[in-house]
Amino acid sequence: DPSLPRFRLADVRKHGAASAQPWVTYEDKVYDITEWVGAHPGGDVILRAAGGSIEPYWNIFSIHKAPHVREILDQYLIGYIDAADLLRREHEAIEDPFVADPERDARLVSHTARPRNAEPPTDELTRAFHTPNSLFYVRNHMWVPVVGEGAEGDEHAVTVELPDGETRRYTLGELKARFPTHRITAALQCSGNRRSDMTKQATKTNGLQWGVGAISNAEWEGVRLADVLADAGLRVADAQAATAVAKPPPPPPPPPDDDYDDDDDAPPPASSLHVQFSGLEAYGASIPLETALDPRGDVLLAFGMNGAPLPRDHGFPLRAIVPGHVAARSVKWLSKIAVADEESHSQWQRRDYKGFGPNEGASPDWDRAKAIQEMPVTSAITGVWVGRGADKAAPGPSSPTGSNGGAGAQPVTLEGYAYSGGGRAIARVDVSLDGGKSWDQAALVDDCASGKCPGNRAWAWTRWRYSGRLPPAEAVTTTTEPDTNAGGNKACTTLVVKATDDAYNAQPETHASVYNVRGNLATAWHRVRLCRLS
Ligand code: MTE
Ligand code: MO
Repeated sequence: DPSLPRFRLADVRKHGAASAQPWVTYEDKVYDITEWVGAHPGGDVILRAAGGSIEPYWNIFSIHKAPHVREILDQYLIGYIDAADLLRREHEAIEDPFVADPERDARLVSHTARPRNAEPPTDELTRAFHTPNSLFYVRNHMWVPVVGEGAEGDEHAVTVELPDGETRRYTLGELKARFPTHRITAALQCSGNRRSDMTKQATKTNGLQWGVGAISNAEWEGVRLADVLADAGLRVADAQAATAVAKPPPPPPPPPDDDYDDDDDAPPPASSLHVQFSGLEAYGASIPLETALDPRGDVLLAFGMNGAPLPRDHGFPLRAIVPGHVAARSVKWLSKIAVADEESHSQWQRRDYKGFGPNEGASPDWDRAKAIQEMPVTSAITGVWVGRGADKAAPGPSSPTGSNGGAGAQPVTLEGYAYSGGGRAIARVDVSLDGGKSWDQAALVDDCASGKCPGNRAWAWTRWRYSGRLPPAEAVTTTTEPDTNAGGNKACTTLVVKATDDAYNAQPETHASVYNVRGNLATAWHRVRLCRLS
């Protein structure tokens, strides 16, 4: 509409976050978002963009790059940027939301710097059972919120909202003082772990191209979410039943002649409720209330990690830890917990962290697919040593049999991790040194002996080691590709690992069979190609 007024950027700047009428710009247009702020699904985080361009934020919150969001914004159009400012605008300094991000350990392998996404180097990944805090993988969708330092964290408050709308506020100091502290050892794993394998072995996937390191293991300290919800006054009809492993079907409705009175005030059943977590930077996700109330589920509001306060990248001062579940539900910088009759409305609950069938291609049915919660079984090779002394290179228990290959074949030692969700323990790790033709079993490292892994179920990862002998050179594939280093041919073999959990769930053989455009749950057998000069 060319009749609308032109605004100078100086005018736009006056309508910042503190003004009663916040404005934003997009391309050459100016919008008054006053009314949108209250209705915005991400809360008032939109105010960060007030007084300037919304574009850098939409580059972060990719869900906005959709026609329907432009249509919403178009309702608030009030004018255009004055031509005198349009060219200059390119050079306007936009406040960088990432300026306050913490320093990163230089050993981390970075996928993106802003927001920060990084994984430990593969050869460090399973060196220790507890991943050191400085090496723990980092998955941030936005900037790292600033919540003071040290003891200031205890002043941070989290709001608990019940289904009837009632709220209760707890400072972290209060949580620590009033509720018993619990510790659990649990791995966190991103649903995108090993996505780059799926891309290479199947086809293109959208998302960060993680290697095998979007998983780490730590001891977490916090209070139980169930304790806090009970204290806040949560009443659910079947709180008891909700915690049963298998629930009986609901009783049949009362017969019509029964003078049964439908009690409007009856609390809702836990099985239809969800606990929605919100972070300070507007990230959000939810879990079923049954998960939160499961007395053996160990869902924590955590403030400690490996004996130290949470580092800023991992949620200082408070985060949810939902063990055995996709890490996307373990919301960091926790500011609000709402018990509601629906899942979180965030894109991370309703879109990103879902799985699809290999037939669904680039436009899957987002609404029909279930949000990922408990994780399936997976494993990976993180270290390979070949040649004389290989079995000594990796300290720890050696393989029970080591029967692969014959005399004169090269010794090899492999190590790695295996992990399954839902608290299911790893029962067995199978290793093949010849691409899956013959198999042997790895030794599982007994990191959890004598109570060293607090928690009700098997939430931690399992490290494994294997020593054997490579197949003799004449028995392995000799590739026809020239070896650029020495001019000869390379003799190659494929090392494979797959794990089985205690429910006998096993990993799929190929990524193609579980392909989905998001590259989520890339749990196929992990293969490492090993080549040597012949
Ligand atoms: N919580 C907030 N507030 N913001 C985030 O970006 N990322 C989620 C989850 N919780 C995220 C969050 C995802 S997808 C993962 S995999 C884990 O945090 C990563 O936790 P970590 O960085 O401590 O490894
Ligand atoms: Mo993730």
